[in-house]
Amino acid sequence: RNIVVIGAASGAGAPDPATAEGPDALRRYRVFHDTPLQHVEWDAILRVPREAEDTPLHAVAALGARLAAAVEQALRDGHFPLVVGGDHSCAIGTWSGVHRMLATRGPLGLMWIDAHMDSHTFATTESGQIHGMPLAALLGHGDAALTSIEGAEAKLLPEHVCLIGVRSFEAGEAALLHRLGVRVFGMDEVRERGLATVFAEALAIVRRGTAGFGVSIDLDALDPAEEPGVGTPVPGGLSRAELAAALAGLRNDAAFVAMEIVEYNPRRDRRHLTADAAGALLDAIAPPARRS
Ligand code: DIR
Ligand code: MN
Ligand code: MN
Ligand code: MN
Repeated sequence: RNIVVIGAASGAGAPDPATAEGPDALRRYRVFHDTPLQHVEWDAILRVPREAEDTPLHAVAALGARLAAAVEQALRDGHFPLVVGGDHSCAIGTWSGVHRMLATRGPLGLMWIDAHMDSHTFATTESGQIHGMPLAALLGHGDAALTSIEGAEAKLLPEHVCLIGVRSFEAGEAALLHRLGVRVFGMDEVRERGLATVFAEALAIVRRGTAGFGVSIDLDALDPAEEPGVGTPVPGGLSRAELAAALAGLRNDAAFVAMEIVEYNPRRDRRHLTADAAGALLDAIAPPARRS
């Protein structure tokens, strides 16, 4: 399989729009490498169409529709899409596109690796930011502009979803996930039981009864002391090495259909440190010829 990198320059969903510069910076730094078995190639960097720039909701919905179409096309062409954000609102487009492609075969599983729950609606959000809402939207909850990209049906069923690394959330989103029965592996549980154990359970959840699964990685799941270049840093996260080691278990897994790496903020990064982390996470699932 070829890995096709699709940039999503989303920024209107977050308080600091600098994450919209993430895909351009990662392409410039050349952090994604070819491997002996897999060719890595940049596709387009998708941007908000001019006519949708008036409100964040329009911007997120319009970019999401473009992204869903691009992801679906990459899958139809037989590639493995790596979507690179941008703020996490782009996930609505990414996984709506993957859902569309898999729909005739069965449900989609999704592992959401993040310091946050991203499961608000406009009714529960405290910040008003749409990057705090994409998982709820994919589960079918929230504004119709977000839930109806590529069709009005829910793109994910709660039993096929889990979160890993959570350590910052608000009551309203926690209540939604609890009510739906979505499994949340918080950072405390990861520290208590170890990432390897938790990751194995998470993998079982996203595999059971699904036609394929994906992984959405918010770089703020990593510890900001090690990786400062993210939109909204929260202390006490995963190390790059432990996450890479867990992801390596997904190598050559035919059911693993797409990955997403989001919330890279080049303005907060130091010496491309967090950019290199993004590269290392791809290297983990597609080992490079020589380690850099
Ligand atoms: C917060 C922060 N829960 C919100 N969310 C972030 O704005 O709703 N998600 N930063 O990645
Ligand atoms: Mn986050
Ligand atoms: Mn997020
Ligand atoms: Mn590298």
